[in-house]
Amino acid sequence: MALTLYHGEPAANSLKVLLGIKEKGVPFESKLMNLHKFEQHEPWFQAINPMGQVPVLIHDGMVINESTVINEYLDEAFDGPALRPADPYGRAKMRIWTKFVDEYFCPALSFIGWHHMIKNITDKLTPEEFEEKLARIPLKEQQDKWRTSAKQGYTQEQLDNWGRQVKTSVERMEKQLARTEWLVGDQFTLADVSCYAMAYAMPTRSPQLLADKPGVTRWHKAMSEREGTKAAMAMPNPVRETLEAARAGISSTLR
Ligand SMILES: N[C@@H](CCC(=O)N[C@@H](CS)C(=O)NCC(=O)O)C(=O)O
Repeated sequence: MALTLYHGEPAANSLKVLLGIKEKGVPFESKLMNLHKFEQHEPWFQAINPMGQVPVLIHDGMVINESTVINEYLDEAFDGPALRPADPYGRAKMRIWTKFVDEYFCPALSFIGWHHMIKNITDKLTPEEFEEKLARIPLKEQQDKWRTSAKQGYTQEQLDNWGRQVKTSVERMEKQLARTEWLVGDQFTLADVSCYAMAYAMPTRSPQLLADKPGVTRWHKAMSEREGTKAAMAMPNPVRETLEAARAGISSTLR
C-alpha cells in the first residue's frame, strides 16, 4: 500500500487532512509544500493536481483532491477508529458541518488571512517576478485572490463582512457545543476535524471570539489534547514566521 499526502503547513485545509490521517493512524509519506514559494503552481505539481492547490492524497496511484473528500475517503478506505457516524442521519449531520466549513467558515477566514499575509510574501518579489508567478496560477479565482491580496485591495466592507461570518460560525458551533460533547452528539467525527482546522488558533490569537463561548472553549481544549491533533500540529511549518507576522492584522479584523 502506498499512501502519499501533498500538503502545506498545519493550517486550514492542509491541517484538516493532517488531523484526519493522524486520527485514523494510517502511515503515509508526507510531501510538504512551501505555498509561499508558489510550489503548488509549478508544472510538476499541476500534473498531479491541475487546480494547483493542496492537499492532495495519492493512494496506490489514485489521486484525490478536496480536503473534505480526502478525509471521508481515508475513513472509508482504511481500518482504524471510525471518523463518521454509522447511521445515515448522523452522517448527514456531519456533512452539514463539513459543507458549512467549506462554503462559509473557511472562505471567510481565508480572505481575511490572505489580506493580512500575502503582501509579506509578494513584497519580496519584483513586479515582473510576481507577474510571472501569477501567470502560472491555473484558477482565475486564485489569480485574482493573489493579485488583490498582494495590494491589500479588499475593502473594509468586505473585511467586516467576512469578520461577521467568522463570528457567526463560532456562534453556530457554540449553539451545538453548549448541548453536546462533539458537533454531532457524543461521537468525535470529521465535523470536529473540519471545524478545528479553522478554529485551531482562536484561543491564542483571537480570544475575544471565544470570550462568551464556554461550549466552544471546552471543545477546543478537548480537541487540542487529542493525540491526533498533537501529531498534526507538530508537522513542520515552513511559513510560520509569515503567518505570525499576519496574526495582529487578522485579530484586529476579527475584533
Ligand atoms: N477546496 C479545496 C481548497 C484547497 C485550498 O484552498 N488550498 C490552499 C491551502 S489551504 C492552497 O493550496 N492555497 C495556495 C494557492 O491557492 O495558491 C480543499 O478543500 O482542499
